Amino acid sequence: MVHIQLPDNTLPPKESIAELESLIKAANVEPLAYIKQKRQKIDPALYIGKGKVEEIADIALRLEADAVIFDNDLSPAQIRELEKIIERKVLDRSELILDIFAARANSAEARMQVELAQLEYTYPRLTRMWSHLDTVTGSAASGGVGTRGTGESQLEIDRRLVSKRVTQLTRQIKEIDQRKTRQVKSRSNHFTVSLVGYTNAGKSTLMNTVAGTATYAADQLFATLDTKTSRWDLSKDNYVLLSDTVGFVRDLPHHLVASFRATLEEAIHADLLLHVVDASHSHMTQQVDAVNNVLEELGCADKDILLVVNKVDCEEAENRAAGFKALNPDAILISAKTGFGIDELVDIVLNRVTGRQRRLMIRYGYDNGKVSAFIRAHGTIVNEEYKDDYVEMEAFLGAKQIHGLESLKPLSVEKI
Ligand SMILES: Nc1nc2c(ncn2[C@@H]2O[C@H](COP(=O)(O)OP(=O)(O)OP(=O)(O)O)[C@@H](O)[C@H]2O)c(=O)[nH]1
Ligand SMILES: [Mg+2]
Repeated sequence: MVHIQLPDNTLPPKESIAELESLIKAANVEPLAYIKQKRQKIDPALYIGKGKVEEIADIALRLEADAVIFDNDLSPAQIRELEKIIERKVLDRSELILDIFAARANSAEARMQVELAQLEYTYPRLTRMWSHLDTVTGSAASGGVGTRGTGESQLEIDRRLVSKRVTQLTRQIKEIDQRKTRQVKSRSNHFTVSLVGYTNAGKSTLMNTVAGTATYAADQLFATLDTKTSRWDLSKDNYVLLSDTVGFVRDLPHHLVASFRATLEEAIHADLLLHVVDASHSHMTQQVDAVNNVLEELGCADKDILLVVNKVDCEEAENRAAGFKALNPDAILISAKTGFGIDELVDIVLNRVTGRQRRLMIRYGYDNGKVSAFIRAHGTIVNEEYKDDYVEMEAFLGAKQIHGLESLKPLSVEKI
């Protein structure tokens, strides 16, 4: 593992390496050695100095390492040049993340998205020469890091075939996107909430706690790769649809974000985002910033976002959570594990759902049972009159739900 510290690094080297180590663990790779170096600027050809590269080559040879993983993003040309000297597979952080996604992707949809991201990411590198690693193939069993999914097997494939596959995948993913958009739209008469946050913050655990689901949650980066939606009952009369999403990570490869747009569509269209923050992490504020950056990239920055500070049951989280709350008074402190603060969270979300209550006069036909069901589920009925051709109902409904009501096409909705 190679970490190069540059003046514009956002994280101190210790944290950066700790994160790289978690990523490596998530990729099922055994770390053998760390090599660190401080540099003022990168070397355009090799990223680092030639002497350092030779030192890395020596260490890799001595320890019989299969690969050298850089904590930085390298250009295809740099990787090519580094591999010539190191004579080992060289990967950068983005490729490592893609590899984790490839190993974890279970649904056909997630697999396609990862394959496309890998093809796009590896495409410029397809000219790499692998004479010294001839035996490496694309099979998951023999490959190891960086060779899962489409990985190395693509190296033997004609570039023309690759671009054909890219076109094919792009088309299939577009179809999935459209279906997903339709699905998300079909929920538009519900209030939707999405859990977003840094990977390992506790999103899936929170989902399991409040919605009673059994989503996979683990102390592992990128435990969740697909969005899942379930019903979260806030009170006797109110519920929301809650979606768990893929965790974010700093410097997430761009095209990966693009490929995962379909799953992140949930977040983009949600009425409310719960940004789950891990208070037990020593660099929680950097994680918050990284998530905010991704949200901005997704065009979500202007949405209604609630900061939910999780894991306050941890001893080391206490002071950090309190300090964060002082700077962000609207943040809610919770523990998804013990249930601390969940009642407060429910109250606040409920408040968002019902919004400012509006008094409405609604008229709907006798054949439109959905309207009365909607008002019964989300509002309070004051008066109901059965006319010859329609029902006239006076009711209180949250301002944000009027849109949902209107989508059911009652004869008229009037604010009174
Ligand atoms: N102590 C403590 N641990 C928690 C809490 N919430 C979650 N965890 C732990 O944090 C780890 C990550 O939890 P997940 O729910 O998988 O996190 P996630 O945000 O879904 O992570 P990804 O899906 O990987 O992005 C697990 O080991 C959880 O048991 C909490 O309130 N307190
Ligand atoms: Mg998860």
